[in-house]
Amino acid sequence: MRILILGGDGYLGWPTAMHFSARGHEVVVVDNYLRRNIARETSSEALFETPNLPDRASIFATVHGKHIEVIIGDCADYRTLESIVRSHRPEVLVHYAEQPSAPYSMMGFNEAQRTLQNNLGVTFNVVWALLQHAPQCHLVKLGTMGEYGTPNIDIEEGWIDVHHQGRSQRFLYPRQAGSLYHTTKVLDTDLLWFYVRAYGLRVTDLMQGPVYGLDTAETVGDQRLMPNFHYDDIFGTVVNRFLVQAVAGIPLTVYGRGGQTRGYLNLNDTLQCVELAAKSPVGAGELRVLNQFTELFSVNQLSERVKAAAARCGIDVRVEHLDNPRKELEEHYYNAKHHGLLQLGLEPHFMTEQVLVEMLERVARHKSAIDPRKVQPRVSWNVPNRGGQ
Ligand code: USQ
Repeated sequence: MRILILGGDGYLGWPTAMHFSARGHEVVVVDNYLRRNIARETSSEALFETPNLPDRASIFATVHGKHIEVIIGDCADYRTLESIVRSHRPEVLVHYAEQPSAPYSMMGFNEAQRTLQNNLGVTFNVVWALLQHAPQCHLVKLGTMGEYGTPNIDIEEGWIDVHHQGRSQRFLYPRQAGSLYHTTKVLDTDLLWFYVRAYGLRVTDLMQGPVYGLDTAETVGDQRLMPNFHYDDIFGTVVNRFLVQAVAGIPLTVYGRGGQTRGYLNLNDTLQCVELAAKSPVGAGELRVLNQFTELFSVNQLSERVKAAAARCGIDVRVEHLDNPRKELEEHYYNAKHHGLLQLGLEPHFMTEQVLVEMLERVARHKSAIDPRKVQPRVSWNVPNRGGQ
């Protein structure tokens, strides 16, 4: 397949590019280093430095003997994206090119505006570039389980049948996100659904939960091919943060009562899911929504798992309940369906103690680089203008 990956420098984008290229697909990646720039601006640099995108691609070519084409460009600029789509005519476009941090989106006006404009602007540009130059292309878009929020009823896979006064209609499942970042993903879905109905686009929208992990099949052999591994409060997802905190001897930062439940998945499963979606394109005029996670955990359960794994490594971990900087339910019903990707053939990598131990050992090699100042939450959902203006 000819695959265009937008946001190809990111935590998911780079491993996805290597994954497809290693399997013989023709891969082009585009990135404007938005995440790297925000990380510098907010003192949220990753645990270890990663080479820039052209260097990553040339290291990959040396190690794996495969070519990944790199374009440094801003997908929020329509002319840039349009000319890339026109010249490459992708069969699959994987869209990761979004500002991915919920805390960043809640810092203040400037950060909120940047998140909204980038995320919606890129999705809009993707739609039009495809309509104009590759209308048969299958768009695989990364959404988030956070679009649904934490409703007091079962979460369906994208759609729900509503029966009202003797009549029925299938609608997108109701969404009520908990941050502006997550809300941009809700708006993306609405925009895509409109253009699917209006012009017959082919779209798969992946509702993904928080991801954890450092290694994939392609990182073995050269550490410089690893993804950007964040443990800070801006870009770090909770499991990755807890592992680093455990190694550094910092009490695990459970927000509030810790009953917040989410669907989690291993980085290797993100790669599987995106590949499975890409390999089974939907028809013209179809929006397929897949819930992309493998296991449900509360934050308390995660902290207990990390504590137990760390004990096996001889590390004594303490857990600290902090005042929750976010506005979210801390004890709630959560039952989300996730059959679609399993039906497509997903073989999950579960969060076993052994998996956590291996990650702890990997992180421990970088122990001296851990900066404790990056760990405590700096962004509160309650103070609208902090960090902005
Ligand atoms: N949490 C803690 N302590 C921490 C960090 C987080 O208790 O130190 C809690 C949060 O309050 C939240 C849960 O852990 O209840 C997950 O937080 P997270 O920071 O790992 O994930 P989130 O901000 O929701 O965003 C991440 C990704 C985002 C993706 C989303 C999926 O950054 O791109 O869309 O996971 S989901 O959470 O299902 O919406």
